[in-house]
Order: sequence, then C-alpha cells, then structure tokens
Amino acid sequence: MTAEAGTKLEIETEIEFDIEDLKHDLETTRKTDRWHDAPPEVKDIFHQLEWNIIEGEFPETPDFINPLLEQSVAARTLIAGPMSTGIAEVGRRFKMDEYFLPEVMMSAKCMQAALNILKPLIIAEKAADVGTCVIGTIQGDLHDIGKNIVAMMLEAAGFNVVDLGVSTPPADFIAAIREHNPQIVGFSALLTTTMNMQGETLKLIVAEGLREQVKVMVGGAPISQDWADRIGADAYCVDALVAVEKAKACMNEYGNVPGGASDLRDNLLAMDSQ
Ligand code: B12
Repeated sequence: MTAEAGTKLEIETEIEFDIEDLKHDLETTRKTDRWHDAPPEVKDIFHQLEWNIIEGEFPETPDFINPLLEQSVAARTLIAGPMSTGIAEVGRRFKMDEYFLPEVMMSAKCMQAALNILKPLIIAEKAADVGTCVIGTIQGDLHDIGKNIVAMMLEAAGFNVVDLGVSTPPADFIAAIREHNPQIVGFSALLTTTMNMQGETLKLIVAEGLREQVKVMVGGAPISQDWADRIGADAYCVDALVAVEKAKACMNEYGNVPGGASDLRDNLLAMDSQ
C-alpha cells in the first residue's frame, strides 16, 4: 500500500482474477483473497461490498461505500476493485442459471447506487479540456454500467463527453458526430447478439465520409482486439482505465493521425503491452 497524492489510499486492483477462483473463494470463505495491501478494516468492508452487490441489496449499498470513502479509499479503487469482482460473480451466476434476471437487476441497482455517490467525486478531479468524445451503447443493447464508467473516467480526464445513452441507432451516432465534431467515438456492446451493430455503425460512419475525422474505440464484455480488427475500429479497450489512456494518446501522440489509419491501430494496440 502506498499513499496517493493527497491522503488517498492506493490499493492494488489490477490483479487478474479467474472467475472460477473467485467462485471458490466466495463460496468457501465468503471472502476473496484479494486486496492484500489493503488495511484489514478496509478489506473487511470490501468483502461486505462485494456481497452487497452479489446479493443485490441496493438500499444498503451506500452503507458500504460511504465508510470506505471516509477511510480515504479512492472512488476509482472501489470501481476497479470490489464493485468489479462483485458484478463479475453476478454474471457468472447468471450464466450458470444460478441467478435469473430479477437478481441481476437488483445487483445492477447496487452498482448504480454506488456510481451515483462516486460520480461527483470522480468528475471533481476534472483535468483541463482535452477534446470531445461521443459515446453510446449500441442499438439493441440496454447495458450501460460499463459505458457510464468509461464516460465518467473520460470526463474526469478532461474530455467533453456526449453520452448518447443505450440502444443508440447508427444514425444517432452520425448526427452526434456532425453536431459535436468529436475526435473520439466510443461504442459499447455487452451482447453477442448486438456486437454486430458496432460494425454496422462503423460502416455508416465510413459511408458518410466521416471516418478520417474520428478515432473509434470499442469495448464491452464480448469485445476483443480480434473483433475490433474485424470491424476496423482503431482501438479495443478492456476497461475504463485503458480507455482513458488510449483516448489521451489519440489526442496527444496521435492527434494528427487520421481515424482508420493502420499505424494508429498498431500504436494503440502496442499500448496494451507497455
Ligand atoms: C448487469 C447486467 C444486466 C443488467 C444491465 C443493467 C444496466 N443498466 O446496464 C440487466 C438486468 C438489465 C441485463 C439485461 C440483459 N442481459 Co445482462 N448482464 C449484466 C452483467 C451481469 C453485468 C454487466 C456489467 O454491468 N458489468 C460491469 C461493467 C463495469 O463491466 P463492462 O460492462 O464489461 O464494462 C467495462 C469494459 O467492458 C469496458 N467498456 C464497456 N463499454 C465500453 C465502451 C467503450 C467505448 C470502451 C472504450 C470500453 C468499454 O470498460 C468498462 C469499465 O471498465 C453481465 C455479465 C458480464 N460478465 O458482463 C450480463 C450479460 C452481459 N447479460 C447477458 C444477457 C443474456 C442479458 C439479457 C439478454 C437477459 C434476458 N434474457 O433478457 C438482457 C439484455 C437486455 C438488452 N437488450 O440489453 C449476458 C450476455 C450473453 C451474451 N453472450 O450475449 C451476460 C454476459 C450474462 C451471462 N453471463 O450470460 N443485464
């Protein structure tokens, strides 16, 4: 554990976790063996927050978020840490038919309740204006938790973010590009049945002659670098932190490179192994 600028605690959240290990830890001990560098009292509340999300008890979510903020845990650590592992376990249970839609909806409400508290704290860090990003969940898809986190982090990094919401038709992306003149456009998709709409939206951007003026970033659980390459996106981002780094690089190092250029894709991909 190291002290962040100011008085925030910095706790390791980038440990890769295997979902089967997570299941084992949660089912045998009700605790994950993560956050090794967190103080014990913080670690305890992290575990309670994970369970709050898994069990979908959204009215109580603030009761775990607020004490952690009082203990100087950074808002970003909560999102990348216990909130992330909690909702991952919900996804696993849903996939295994241990959970059904009502349970997932309750867990999503916990995430939303937590994000409502954390958003103002993250936005308050807002850096100087760096550029504009249009972002939206693709047509047919109603998932927005991940997209909202990305939008929030980009805003904190100094982007003017135009959020088109969920189930965004390709034509709405085109209208927003014409209206707001963004340097970056982001598509979120969480369903294998809707991810194709990322490709369709990108095709329309090309057909409308807008491809060179925007850099296209894609993300969401079923999305991969292979998929980004298949549809011709400039960057795939596994999470919000990577999205911020790549968006900043699009404005700085590669600010003069047109969207769709192969060296842009190569350079942004190379950032994953740095
Ligand atoms: C919560 C949830 C819901 C909630 C959504 C609430 C909401 N407001 O978003 C509700 C209950 C509404 C829901 C509904 C459905 N869901 Co659902 N859902 C989930 C669940 C459990 C978690 C998703 C989530 O929020 N994760 C947390 C966030 C933080 O992670 P993330 O979204 O991946 O985002 C991060 C990165 O991917 C990236 N990122 C995301 N977007 C973007 C965009 C850009 C531009 C960039 C750069 C990066 C980026 O950064 C984010 C932050 O780090 C997932 C399981 C899973 N493993 O994903 C299933 C899951 C996505 N759902 C699934 C299904 C099947 C459905 C339904 C079809 C169920 C049904 N029978 O009706 C419906 C679909 C409704 C629709 N038309 O969209 C399946 C999809 C399977 C598939 N192969 O397509 C999943 C994978 C569950 C499973 N394991 O089977 N769901």
